[in-house]
Amino acid sequence: MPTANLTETLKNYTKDAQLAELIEEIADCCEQISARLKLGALTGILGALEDTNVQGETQKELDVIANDLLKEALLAIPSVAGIASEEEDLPVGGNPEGRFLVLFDPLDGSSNIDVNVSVGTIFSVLELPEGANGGEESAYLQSGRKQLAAGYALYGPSTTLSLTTGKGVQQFALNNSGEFLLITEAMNIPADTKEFSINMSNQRFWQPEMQNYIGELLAGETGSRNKNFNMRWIASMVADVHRVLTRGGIFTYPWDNREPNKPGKLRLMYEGNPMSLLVEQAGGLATTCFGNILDIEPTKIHQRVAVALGSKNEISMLLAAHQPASASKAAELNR
Ligand code: AHM
Ligand code: MG
Repeated sequence: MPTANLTETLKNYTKDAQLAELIEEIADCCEQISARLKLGALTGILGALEDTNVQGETQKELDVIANDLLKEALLAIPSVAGIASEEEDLPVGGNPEGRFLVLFDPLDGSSNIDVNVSVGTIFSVLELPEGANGGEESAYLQSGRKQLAAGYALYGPSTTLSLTTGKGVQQFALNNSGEFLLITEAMNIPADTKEFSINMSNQRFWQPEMQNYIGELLAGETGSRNKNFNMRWIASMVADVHRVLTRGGIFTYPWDNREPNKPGKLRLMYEGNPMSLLVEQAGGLATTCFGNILDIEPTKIHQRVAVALGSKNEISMLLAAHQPASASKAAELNR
């Protein structure tokens, strides 16, 4: 069992000392969030707030705590030119001389907090473009390909950190002394799978191509796929994607017609892009069902996206099933 810690490991995966320092700060924040979550109701911070966030969702108190913790810590780092969070209306400028923009979903899956089910923190790091201002939205509107680093902390039975700086995906586990230790050098998504992850209760709202594709998985041995599939849905993207990164599978939150003008439920900048980079770096594929998520040129910081990611061969099957769908509709929805 390797015992290298995060600091030692990062030396092998990036020559950029400032980036390594930044990632360590983010990991520190995740450790503090993990400590709060571990105490659960004992801290008295699990109740819902009156407040709603910019996207009209009720915020749990811990969403706010996690957001403030990350925001304060990151804006104090000289290399950080600004931050953008799922829980903030607008990006917040940091040091004008800084190099990095940090984007995060402070507590993903927060509908799971009060039932003691896994949640997580997702983050993405971009470079501040030449002449741009870290307090302005336009600085952040870069495709996912430009991410310098991406990762997530999963607050499950153990707290883990999965991270990429563009050289594969490394996984760390938090020990009792608050240190992240390397447990996997290279996460690797098997190309084939028999497991899928989708909120089946939305079935009637999906487009026909997705209905047909999932229909074939449900038909199992009696359908065209000739094998039985298993289904898992935790409703914490971090936990569902972690399972995919660990043992394969596909995860999808597709477009549906409940709100037809929204490209999807999940957010491109805080969820779609970082998870897609991690999945690609672990040998999988990530798509909107029509095109690669990492190639989308964002137009809004809080924009949403349809997501399907995971085992390469299964995502290829899903893409083939979507071929008949109109390309113009996909373009119209920026998917
Ligand atoms: P959140 O960022 O507000 O927690 O919302 C995103 C979450 C994902 O973690 C998860 O995949 C999805 O929403 C669950 O949606 P649903 O409640 O429709 O199952
Ligand atoms: Mg989220």
